[in-house]
Amino acid sequence: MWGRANRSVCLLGQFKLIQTMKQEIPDRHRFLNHQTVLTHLQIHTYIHVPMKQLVSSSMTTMSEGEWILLDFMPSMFGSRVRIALEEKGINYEYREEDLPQKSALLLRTNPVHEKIPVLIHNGQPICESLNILEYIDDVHSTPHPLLPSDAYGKARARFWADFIDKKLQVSGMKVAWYKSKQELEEGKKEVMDCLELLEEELGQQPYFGGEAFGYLDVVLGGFCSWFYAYEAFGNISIGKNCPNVMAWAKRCMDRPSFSKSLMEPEKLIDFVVNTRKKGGLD
Ligand code: GS8
Repeated sequence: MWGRANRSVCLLGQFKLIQTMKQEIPDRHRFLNHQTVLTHLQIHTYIHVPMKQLVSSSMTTMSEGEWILLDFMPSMFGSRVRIALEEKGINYEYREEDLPQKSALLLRTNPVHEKIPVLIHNGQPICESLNILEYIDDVHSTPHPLLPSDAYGKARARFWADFIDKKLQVSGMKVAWYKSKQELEEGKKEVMDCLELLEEELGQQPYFGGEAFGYLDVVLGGFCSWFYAYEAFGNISIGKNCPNVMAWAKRCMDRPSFSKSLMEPEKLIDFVVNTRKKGGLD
């Protein structure tokens, strides 16, 4: 009973695959018709190989279509998504959000956190910047993947990305938006501690992944303009203790993907000065 049922399912599957092959790859089905029962070897030759072609061609088309980014220019989270889109050569529509008065689209597409960035690909929203980067890398592997291909390299890159968001970003907030001298001092020390660890991780390599620009460069890349704001508000020199990180930032900022995506450091500093004044912090 089960054997017969399984065989019918199997044959039905073959039938469907052959029909697909006929539509998609006309030159490969010349010797086949849907009544033919295929051996495993034939299935491999006629179906698996063309199916691979079908899958890879549909993967290419998946990355195309409409890309909309709900964002806020000074955001390091939004900046990293912009850098990734530029690095991948994806054309997208940029929509600046007014954060005190979020758009209905933002509230609808990120109802859980109500935060930018949200990337909407062919109508499907993707939230959380690190998650968005992985999505972009998954659907658009060209010109090269951002994440390392090996499991350990991936785990290591994700570990540092998490560190950047949980430690560096939180410490940096204290430096830019401090409410007391004590908070500023605490923030300055924490920012330098974080960057010193990243200095060690980077070492003498041009990029975090080695010779090639990759995932962690995009993740930390969103902070490059903020480094100058940390220096200005904290009255610190990042380059003094972290020369490799600062040289890395300059190297990255020379890339077109960065110059097109990041707010210029002076404008970012003005933004912080003005927002602090408006918020009654100064
Ligand atoms: C953080 C996004 C975020 O904080 C990510 O995408 O990685 N973990 C998220 N977005 C901020 C702007 S940048 O500081 C935001 O949208 N804030 C709006 C709000 O809190 O109301």
